[in-house]
Amino acid sequence: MKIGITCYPSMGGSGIIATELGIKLAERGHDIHFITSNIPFRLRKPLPNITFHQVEVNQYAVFQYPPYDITLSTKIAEVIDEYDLDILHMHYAVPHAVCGILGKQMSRKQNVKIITTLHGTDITVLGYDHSLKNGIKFGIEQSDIVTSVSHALARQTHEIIKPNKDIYTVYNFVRETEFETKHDESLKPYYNIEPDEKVLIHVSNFRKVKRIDTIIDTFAKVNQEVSSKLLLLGDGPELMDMKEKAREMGLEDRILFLGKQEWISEFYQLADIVLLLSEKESFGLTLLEAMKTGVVPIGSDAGGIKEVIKHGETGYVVEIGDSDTASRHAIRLLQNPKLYQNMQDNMLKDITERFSSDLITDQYEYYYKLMLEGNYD
Ligand code: GMT
Repeated sequence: MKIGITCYPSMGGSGIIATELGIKLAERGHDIHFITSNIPFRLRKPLPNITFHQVEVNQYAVFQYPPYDITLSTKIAEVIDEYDLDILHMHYAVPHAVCGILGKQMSRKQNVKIITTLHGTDITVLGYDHSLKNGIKFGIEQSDIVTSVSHALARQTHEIIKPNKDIYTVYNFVRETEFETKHDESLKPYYNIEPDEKVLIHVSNFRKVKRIDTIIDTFAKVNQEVSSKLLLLGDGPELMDMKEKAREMGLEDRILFLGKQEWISEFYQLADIVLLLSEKESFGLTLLEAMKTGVVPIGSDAGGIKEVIKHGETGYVVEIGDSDTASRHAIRLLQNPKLYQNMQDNMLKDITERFSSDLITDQYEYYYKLMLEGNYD
């Protein structure tokens, strides 16, 4: 199949999934065309069957805002026509779903099929914005097939947007070769981590929804019982406040703010526990990446997190904001190697069964075929 993929190319789960899926599909022999504003950051080297088409938005004095949406739609139409695309896979509803529809209308080929994948904040945050809500609804209803990355997100989409459309869940995945299952402490000295200190990790874009304050509170309680360090990877609006909070709590030597990192797998290899205690989280790809590395997760009961973590079996799920319970689980895990080992074994088995890259790629391919056969509502 000839498939066009549009996503945000910068760091962020939706761009990662779009890119990893493109790579998997290319490995299976499909022709993949990324139509994005920049090379997706996980597309680190040229690969067979993958072509990158850059969307370059021009700035003119008359524009108050550069028209990314129209430029993207125009580029999509060009690529559909030039490469005779069968399918457009749009990741993140705003504006990509609508741009796919517009691009198709601009093209000469009217039978290209559009699948849109909803990723999370495109619904749970932007869906509440009245300047976007009807556009999101239009994008969903006009796509041939719509998927979401968890059942929770599919439910929330029906509640918030109320589209007249079925939404199918296709979970996220990690490409196994990117995240080796391995614990490796050799980086500890580089970060002033003592050999006997435990390591907790959190990776995000430091937005309010990530509740990094709860992560720090949890860590503070863990550190009172188990000598440990917290690695915080990422950057975003909350960063400065969280640095101040760490200083105020006297934890500046224990919490390492490591900024945005492209190669995160080596940090996961250092870690014992991954924390994701967000108030909104459709899936939590960072959890899955850490779990594939072998790190046991503690997440919050937000969105799709409890579809990723089976509470008490493959990790723990706590109420949003409950740093007491989160820290109690973490302390038990860190003080009880047998419990940790059991949970890690369950977790590795479970993610192989439910989130393998082959399984999820098969599911997307199934929906592509349905669309091409005209077998959908
Ligand atoms: O977490 C973010 O704010 C980034 C966002 C994105 O669009 O990249 O992530 C969303 O999509 C990821 C991939 O499907 C999910 O794993 C994240 O849970 C989801 N984020 C939220 O729902 C907050």
